[in-house]
Amino acid sequence: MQEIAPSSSPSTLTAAHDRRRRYYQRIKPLHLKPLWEELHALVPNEPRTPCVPALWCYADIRPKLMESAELISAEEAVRRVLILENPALPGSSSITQSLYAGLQLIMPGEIAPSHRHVQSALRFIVDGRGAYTTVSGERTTMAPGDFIITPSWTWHDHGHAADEGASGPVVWLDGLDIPMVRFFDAGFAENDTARAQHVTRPEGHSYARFGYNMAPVRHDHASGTSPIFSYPYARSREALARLQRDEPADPWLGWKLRYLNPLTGGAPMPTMATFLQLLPAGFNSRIHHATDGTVYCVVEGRGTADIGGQPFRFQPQDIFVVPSWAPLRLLADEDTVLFSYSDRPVQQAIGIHREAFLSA
Ligand code: GTQ
Repeated sequence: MQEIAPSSSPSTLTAAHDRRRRYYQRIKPLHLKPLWEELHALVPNEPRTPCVPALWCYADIRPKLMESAELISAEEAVRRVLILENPALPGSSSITQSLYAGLQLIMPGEIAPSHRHVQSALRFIVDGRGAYTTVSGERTTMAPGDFIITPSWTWHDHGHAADEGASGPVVWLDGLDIPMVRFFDAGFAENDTARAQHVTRPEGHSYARFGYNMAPVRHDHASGTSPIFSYPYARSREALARLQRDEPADPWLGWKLRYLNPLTGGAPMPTMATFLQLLPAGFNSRIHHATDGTVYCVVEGRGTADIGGQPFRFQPQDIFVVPSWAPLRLLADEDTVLFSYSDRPVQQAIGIHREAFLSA
């Protein structure tokens, strides 16, 4: 292309631009386009996500979720879930560009039939207790705050035995890497022949083998996913309570721990990192931001998440999303516990994860 000197007259400029436009039109049928018109958008100076911050108030959602149980059974739905879709990503079924979130409901006596898929899933129990999920032949009973994983390509079914005293509905947050798998066009899934899996190992078996900072000497666990299916809230909460007693809070994060794959020290699943953090009453964090857009679920406490200057009041069971690189400040009115997940392990694996802790 002929260069246009900055000193060129307006008419020369217009003529040059017209020539360029005509050229773009001529190459379009060949499915070609000029990079120089797109470069700034394709290679931005810093992340420019279309995703917006948002909060889902559980008190508002719960009645709608309960209503869904009158419309369809868990069995017919396969998974009776209300998807939390980012308001700025309509039609995507995504809460960030890479992550999916939904609230799944199971009623006493129901079964969500066994299937498997390459998408990895996490469950974070929000409401009720006594439902279970079975993963690869091992059952885990759910209680609020428990973090449970379903590794890629493992059979899983969910159920709720009506007779065990705990007879109410059970709701959990589903976090999946659905948008990532869709991005790679690498999705496979299949239904099991049985509605529910045959249980082959006693409850707590994986935890006994891998959950005590010890691992079996002879084992064949080759996958990149944690061999522990369930990380009970009682244990994670106790760890935070001990830290609160013994060391000062981090000015940005409070006391924040990440869940581990005990065999690698990495995240429990290859695609999603998960965290639990405690903010003391009166905490007013400094601002930080990170390239991993993050989904938060409030477990205990009340406060405000200031996301890019927009305040979101939160209370227990609420869910909010912090887009990539959005400055985040957390304010806690009471002792507050937040669970969160993001695509951090993927960004770290390809060497692009960044975060910054601002002095403000
Ligand atoms: O529980 O297997 O929210 O396959 C979305 C897709 C849950 C599940 C979701 C799923 C599941």
